Amino acid sequence: MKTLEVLIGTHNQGKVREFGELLADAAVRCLSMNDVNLTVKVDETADTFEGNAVLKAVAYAGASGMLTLADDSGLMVDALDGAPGLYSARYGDPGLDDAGRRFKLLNALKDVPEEARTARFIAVIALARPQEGVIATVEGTVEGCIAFADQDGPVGFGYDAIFIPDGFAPRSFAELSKGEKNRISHRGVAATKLIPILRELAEKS
Ligand code: ITT
Repeated sequence: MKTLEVLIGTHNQGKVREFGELLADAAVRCLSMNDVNLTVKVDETADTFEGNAVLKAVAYAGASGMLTLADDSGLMVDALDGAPGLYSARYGDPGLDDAGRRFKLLNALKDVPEEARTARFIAVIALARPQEGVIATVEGTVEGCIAFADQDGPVGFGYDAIFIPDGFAPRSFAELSKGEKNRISHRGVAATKLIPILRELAEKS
């Protein structure tokens, strides 16, 4: 059995770090886009998380020649009819950074009371091979609500500082330890479903 190498097909450094942690015991060696000098970007033109995850995984597997996983994820806020959702990375003006997007979201919810601030993170991970295309997709969700202000922490990214997962109030995702977030997060739930698939591939390699 050889060590299975998997390309983590993302330009988001927060995701790269989390996949390294989540797949640490999965009998695979994770490589980043930097590790393989891949700069290709994919237009996320599908209208579902799964569609975009598949677009990214297939494109990066083709460009790298490697087994590749890609994650498409986002934050769905009930009071905003599911926005920013698929467009979480592109919410607001193109010039905004993560903090700017969080500020815009907090502002959009400024008159929304606590009980109506429910939200969830969703992640779909697609696994693809260069020749076969997509070989698996898995999904994870975590329920919670949106805070009234940024509650940042040492390792958060994206919307972590304003998302309070159910059962952890008053702490935001950014205020949890890495282990706590990984155990319950949308990405963690999806990765738990992916690990047996990776193990099986590793055993066959
Ligand atoms: P790649 O497409 O290269 O993977 P991206 O950041 O553009 O990077 P997405 O299109 O999947 O990825 O956008 C998802 C956005 O949702 C991401 O940029 C974050 O703002 C947010 N997001 C997803 N998972 C998150 C998490 O665990 N914590 C905080 N924000 C998250």
